[in-house]
Formats: sequence, C-alpha cells, structure tokens
Amino acid sequence: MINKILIANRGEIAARIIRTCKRLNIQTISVYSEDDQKAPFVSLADESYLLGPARVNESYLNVDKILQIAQEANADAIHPGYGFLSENASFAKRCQEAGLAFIGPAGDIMEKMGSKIEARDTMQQAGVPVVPGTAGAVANVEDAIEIAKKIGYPIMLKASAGGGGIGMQVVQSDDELTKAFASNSKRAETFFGNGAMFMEKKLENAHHIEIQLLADHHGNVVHLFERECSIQRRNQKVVEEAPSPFISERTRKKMGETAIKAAQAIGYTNAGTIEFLVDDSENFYFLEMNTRIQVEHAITEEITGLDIVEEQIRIANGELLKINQDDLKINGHAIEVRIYAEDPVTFFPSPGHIQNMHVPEGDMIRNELAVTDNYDVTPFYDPMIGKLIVIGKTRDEAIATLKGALAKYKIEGIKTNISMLKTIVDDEQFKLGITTTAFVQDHYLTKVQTN
Ligand code: MV4
Repeated sequence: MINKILIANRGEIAARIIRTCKRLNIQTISVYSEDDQKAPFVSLADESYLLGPARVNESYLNVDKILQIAQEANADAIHPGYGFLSENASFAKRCQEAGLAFIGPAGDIMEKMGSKIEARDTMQQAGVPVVPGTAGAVANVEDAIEIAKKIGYPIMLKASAGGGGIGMQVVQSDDELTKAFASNSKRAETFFGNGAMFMEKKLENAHHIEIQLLADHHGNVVHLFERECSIQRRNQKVVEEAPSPFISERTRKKMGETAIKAAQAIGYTNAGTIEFLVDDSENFYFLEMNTRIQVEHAITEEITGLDIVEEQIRIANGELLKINQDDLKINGHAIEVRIYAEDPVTFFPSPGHIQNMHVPEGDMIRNELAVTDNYDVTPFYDPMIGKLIVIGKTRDEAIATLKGALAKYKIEGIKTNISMLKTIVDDEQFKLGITTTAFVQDHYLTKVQTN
C-alpha cells in the first residue's frame, strides 16, 4: 500500500502531484536543488530534502541521492513527473530494486518505447499505422539516398534515441540528406550514445493529435480521448486542447481503439500517451509513445473529470481501474496555454525577479504554477513557469474565457510569452480550429517578424 511518495521533480508538476497526494491522505516528500529552496512546491510537501547544487546532474538527475533520500525518509513510491528521470529506464529499474513502487510503466517497456525505431516496429507489428518510412535503422548515407527515392521528399530524418522533435530534421534533396545524415547521426551519438537514424515521409499539413491511456496491472486499458497539440514552436508545445477541433467522432473512436490495441500489444501499464500525425483526410499514423504523465494532461482531466495522478497512484498500488470505456464521455472543451519566461520573439529564456504577479481566477480557470509573486526565476531549468487551463461547454466558450484570462494575466520583472499567446488566441485560423503543425510558422512568426 502506497502511503508515502517522493516526488522526484520540481516546479508546477511537483506541486500538482503533491496536491493529489494530500487529497488521498498520502504523505509527500519533495526534493529540491539549492536554486529551488524558495519554490512553492518545496514547502507544500510534508517533508523536504535538499538534493544539491542547481545543476541537474547534481540535483534532479542525481539518482543515487534521490534513492538515498527515499530510503532515509521511508518512501513507498517515487513519482517522476515529466522530463528529468521520468523516462529513464535504469532509474525505474533501480526504484524497483530498492523496493520502491515506480509510478509509471516497467523499465523494459520504457526502454522499448524510448527507441523510436523499436517503437515504430512494435506498433507496426501490432497493426498500428506508422508514417511511411524505413523499417529499422538506415545503415549509411548511400542507403538513405536509395530509400529517399522510394519515399519521396520532403523527408523527416530522425534519431532513434531522440524524441519530442529532438534529433529530427527535414530534408528536401539528396544533397541536404547527405549533409544531414552525417551531422545528425554524429550528434545523436554524442548526445544519446546511439547514432541510429531512420527516415519518414514528412507529412505536410498534418495535425499532432495524441491519445491518453490508462492501463492497470490486470489487463484493463482505457483511453481518455485525444489532445490536439499541433501549435508547437520548435517542437515545444505552446497551446493544447481537448477534444481536437479537427477529427470526427468516427476517427476519435478509431484512434482510441488503435491506441488501446497498441498498449495491450506491448503490455503497457500506468498512464501513457500515443502520439499520432493526422493528415487532412483524417488518416492517422503512429509517431511516438510517451511513457510518462505529460505537461498537458490537465485538459484531459477537465473534459473527463478524472484525476490522472490519482489513477497513476492507484494503478501503482495494484488496484483495478475503477472506470471502463463506456463510462468515459467528453464533457466540454479545455484549452491549455504554457506560460514561458522567455522573450516572445527571440524565444530566449528570460530569468529574473518576478514582481506584481496576478493570475486570473474563476470557475472555468485552472492555474498550475511553478512560481509566485516576488520570486526569482532560475536560468537552470526549463523556462516554463506555469500553465493556464480554461474550460468551456463549447470551444468558443473556452476561447472567450482564455482571451479574458490572458488579458488579466500580469507578470512583471521578466519577459513572458503572454503576448504570443494573445496573438494566437486572436488569430482567425485558430478560432476556426485550423491548427496544423505549421501554425506557429504561418500564423505567428509571419506576424511578429513583419512588425
Ligand atoms: C513529424 C512531422 C511530420 N512528418 N514526422 C514533432 C515532435 C515529434 N513528436 C515528432 N514531430 C513531428 N514529426 C513526420 N514524418 C511533424 C512533427 C511535428 C512538428 C514538426 C515541426 C514543427 C512542429 C511540429 C509540431 C507537431 C508535430
């Protein structure tokens, strides 16, 4: 029975996980770096322990220190959140070896989905459509050029050990492919210790739509519908919404059933997300599987009424899923925007001292914050300082609430992307739900770079 959880993370997700633990009367342990001493999540926990200096290798990635604290504080389980160690298979295995419940899938499943080539291959064998491309790694640039003739440009060259857009490059010709193949393979070798590359046809005018899954240890799997995540900037999600304004009920059902079939094929357990690309004829293709809770999980919670962190803890406790697919319905429309401490045009991080911070409140508004007023944003970590989630009966209602909330969102002392969010929410194409992966390029950068 899980009675005490160490949250091996920081910022808004650590605070959010602690909030659910409190509601479930589960004791919490926060771990923090020297730079995060005054962060809200630290004092929210029942106990807090210093990890070490701000550098992630000495703090949030310091596996030995985290496991040592877990033992000393008698934790039963570890919740990794997202990022950091959340998809680190050896960490998951070391937790299990230390007798701790890792709140996530088994390490070997994490490993399998972490190799994009193995994930693609596994999905293909499970009957899940994958983006047209290579089976397995491309051996060398000569083979790559041969394969490109079959696939046809433009092509997405991807590192197997990459993910979330890291180690990915569009190539439009043999010449570009030749240069990119060598440089990307070398970079993947350096960064990930694995230079294996694969190739996919670049799907133009596509939507990035992902399906949230929950799977218990008794073979039960449900999907919690989809999230539309196409509005990304350099593969960093900026605006996410549930449900997608693009797909039909029929496609939603097919994607959900396909995602469940995939999860069953790999023996997936706990919360997970399968990412698809959906083309303008609503054909969908497997992209990647994320074996962690995601930043944007809150919009799924708002339209289903579930607490995904609670479901994760119950699954890790060995409990049966209490919901079945027929119980799940989409109720309303939710949109999330990510608040970044960064320059809205150059996107350079903008750490510094926050003053006069006022966030909008209301029944249809949910804030997840990593910071407070009068707080120093550190340059050491991801510049996301919060999330603003709005809910509405309809998408138009949610957009109106979002517009109003952004107008009231005040943060001084640092630069933020709030002006970018306002521009996006005001955009006619956005309001019409015409949001493909080219949105930021076509409907934001074109505006700000001309002004
Ligand atoms: C693609 C793609 C188009 N064609 N793969 C983005 C991150 C990772 N999940 C994979 N991603 C994509 N893979 C093929 N074959 C489009 C995306 C993509 C994207 C690419 C560039 C800029 C923004 C994007 C937003 C979502 C998805």
